[in-house]
Amino acid sequence: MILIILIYNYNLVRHLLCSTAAILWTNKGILILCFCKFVILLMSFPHLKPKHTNVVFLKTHKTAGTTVQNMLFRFCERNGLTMALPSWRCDHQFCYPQFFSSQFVHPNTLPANMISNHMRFNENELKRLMPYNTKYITILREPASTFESLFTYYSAHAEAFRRVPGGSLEAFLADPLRYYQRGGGNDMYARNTLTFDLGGDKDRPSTDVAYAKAFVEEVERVFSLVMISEYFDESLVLLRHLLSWDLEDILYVKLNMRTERSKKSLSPGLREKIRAWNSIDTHLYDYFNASFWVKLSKLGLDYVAKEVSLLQQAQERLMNSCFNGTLPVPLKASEIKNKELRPWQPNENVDILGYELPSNISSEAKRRCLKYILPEVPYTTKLLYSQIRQRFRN
Ligand SMILES: *[C@@H]1O[C@H](CO)[C@@H](O)[C@H](O)[C@H]1NC(C)=O
Ligand SMILES: *[C@@H]1O[C@H](CO)[C@@H](O)[C@H](O)[C@H]1NC(C)=O
Ligand SMILES: CC(=O)N[C@H]1CO[C@H](CO)[C@@H](O)[C@@H]1O
Repeated sequence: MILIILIYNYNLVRHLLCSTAAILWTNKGILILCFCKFVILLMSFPHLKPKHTNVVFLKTHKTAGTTVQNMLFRFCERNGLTMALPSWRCDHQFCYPQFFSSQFVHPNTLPANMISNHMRFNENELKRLMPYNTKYITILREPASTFESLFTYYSAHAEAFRRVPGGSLEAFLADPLRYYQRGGGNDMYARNTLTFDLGGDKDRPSTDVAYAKAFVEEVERVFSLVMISEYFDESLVLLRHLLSWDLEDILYVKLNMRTERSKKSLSPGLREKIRAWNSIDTHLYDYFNASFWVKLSKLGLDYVAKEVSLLQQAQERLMNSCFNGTLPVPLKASEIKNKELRPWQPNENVDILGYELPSNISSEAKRRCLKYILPEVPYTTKLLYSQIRQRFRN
C-alpha cells in the first residue's frame, strides 16, 4: 500500500516538474500544453472526485459485454452497492426479448445502483427505476464479427439460422430473406441485433437511412459512453474517466470466449454482405467507432496509451496472484472440474471457454480470484442470494 502511494507521488512530482520547466523556458503555447497535461493528471486521480456508482450498462449480445458485466458485479460487491437483478420468472435476463419493464426486477434488489443483465432497452422504464444521476453505458462490436459470432452461437436457437442448409453462413447471406422471417423464433439474433437490444426497430429496410440516423441520435442522447469491443482496454480507460474509478476497478479476465475451432474467418465479400444485411447496426457502429476515436483524441492518444499500459501491467499482476505466475489457460467446459465455473454451452458446434483456479493458491486468493472467472449465470444467482441475505440482515 505504501509503495503504491509513493509511486503516485513520484508521478505527481514528475508532472509538476514538467509544467514548471515549461513555464520557465517557453512561450504561452507550451505553457498551456503542460497545464493541460497537469489537468489530465488531476482527472486521473480518482480520489479527488468521488467514484460514480449509478450505472446502467446495456449489455449487447456477443460484444464482450459479459466481461464488463462481471466487472460491474465485482464493483457492486466490493462497495456494498445494489445491482438490480432479474426476478425468478425472467431467468438470468430481464425477460429478454421483451422490452424491459420495472416489473421484471427482483424486488429485493431495489433501490438499485446498477443494472447490467441482458435486456431490451427501454429508457422510460429504466428512468423510473434508477437514480436521477445514472450514467448510461453500452458496448458495440464491428457488425460482421458480431454477426458471425451470433450465427455460430445461436445456430440451434434462431429459426432463421436453423433453416439454412448445412448451417452455412455463406448460404444464409446469399439470400437472407429466404430464411429470415420477421417474427420467426428468436429472430432478434438474426438481423440488427445491436439495434434491437438498444430498443430500435431491427426490420427497417436498409434504404431507410433517415431512420438509422435518427436512431443514432437517440442513442447518443441517452448514452454517455459507447464502448467499442475492438478497442476494449481503451474503452475501459474512457469508462474509468467517466466514472472516476481506480485502475483496480477495471481489471478483468476475458469471459465467454470461443475456441478458434468455433470461429469462422470472413472473406471481404462476406463481410460486406453481413454489413448490408445488418445495415442499421453498421450505421451505429461506424458512427460510434468514429466518435470513440474523437473522444480518445481529446484525452490525448499518448495519455491513453500510457493508461492502457498501466492497465495491462496491473492485469499481469492480477494473473500472477490468481493463476500462480502463468496466464490462465482457457479450458473447455468438460475440462473444468468445478461445475460452477463451467460457462453455458449454446450447442455442440461451439466451445465456450472458461477457467479454473490453481488448486494450490491461498484461500484468500481463491475468494478474490474466483469472482473474475465466475460465469454470468452462476454469478447472477450468487449475487441475488447475497443481496437478499443482506436485505434481511439489515
Ligand atoms: C474505427 O475507427 C478508426 C478511426 O477512424 C479506424 O481507424 C478503424 O479502422 C475503425 N475500426 C473498425 C473496426 O472499423
Ligand atoms: C501449483 O500449481 C502450479 C500449476 O497450477 C504448478 O506449476 C506448481 O508446481 C504448483 N505448486 C505447488 C507448490 O504445488
Ligand atoms: C501461491 C502458490 O500456490 N504458489 C505456488 C506457485 O507455483 C510454484 C511452483 O511453480 C510454487 O512454488 C508456489 O508455492
